[in-house]
Amino acid sequence: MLALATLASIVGVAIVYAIDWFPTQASTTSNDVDVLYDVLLFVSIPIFVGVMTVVVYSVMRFRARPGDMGDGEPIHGSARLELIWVIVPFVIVSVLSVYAWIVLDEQEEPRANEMVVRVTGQQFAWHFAYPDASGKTVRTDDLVLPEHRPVKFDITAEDVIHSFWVPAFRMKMDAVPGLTTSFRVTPNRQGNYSIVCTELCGLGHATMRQSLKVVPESEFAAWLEKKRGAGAANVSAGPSTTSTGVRSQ
Ligand SMILES: [Cu+2]
Repeated sequence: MLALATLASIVGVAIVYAIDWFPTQASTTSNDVDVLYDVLLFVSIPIFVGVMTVVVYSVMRFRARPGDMGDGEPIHGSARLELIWVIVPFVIVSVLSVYAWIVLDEQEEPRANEMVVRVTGQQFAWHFAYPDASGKTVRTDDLVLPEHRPVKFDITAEDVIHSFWVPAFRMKMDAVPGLTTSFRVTPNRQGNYSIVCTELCGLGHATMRQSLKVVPESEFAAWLEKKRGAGAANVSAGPSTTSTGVRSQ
């Protein structure tokens, strides 16, 4: 049984590592999250395979034969075995949670020169706002980010709970009416990436997808300038609550 479980674990781990689980990595956090995921797979596959091997073996080997109406053996348990199956999972889960906490803590660390982008979820679209130091805010439905510049998303919702997810950044966060949640990323790869609402938010939930663009810093500055000049409709002075739902804090 041990040999079978070992063999099956090796096959299981080989299969999950052969599968390409992850989308493109486009932020400095992406690789840390992927490595964490790989470690979780490496630890959990042998446990799953090991438990299944014992279960299947026991069902076959110790099943009641036809005509066997007798009671099972009177077993009083095994303190040693019970200690093992309490302590080993406790140690595994504790180590993994400390590791995950370290990854999360690093990701949540405020960065110097951080740019704030406000994100508002609404049935069924995302809206974005770029506040600047002068108190002016550029509002847009396109998300454009400069490469290598740390971004903090301040996230809220107009109507119901949504969830702002950028798979390429490996980050997602609930967008809750009346609350401001946030996450940080530093985009490190130019390109177009999808934005997905990942909280069932109504009939149009599946259509609540947009794309974002990571561009060089100079291109971003030009884009923002163009948006700023595109008319008063896109720019609001000072903190206010607008009809498109961009709330200030
Ligand atoms: Cu939604």
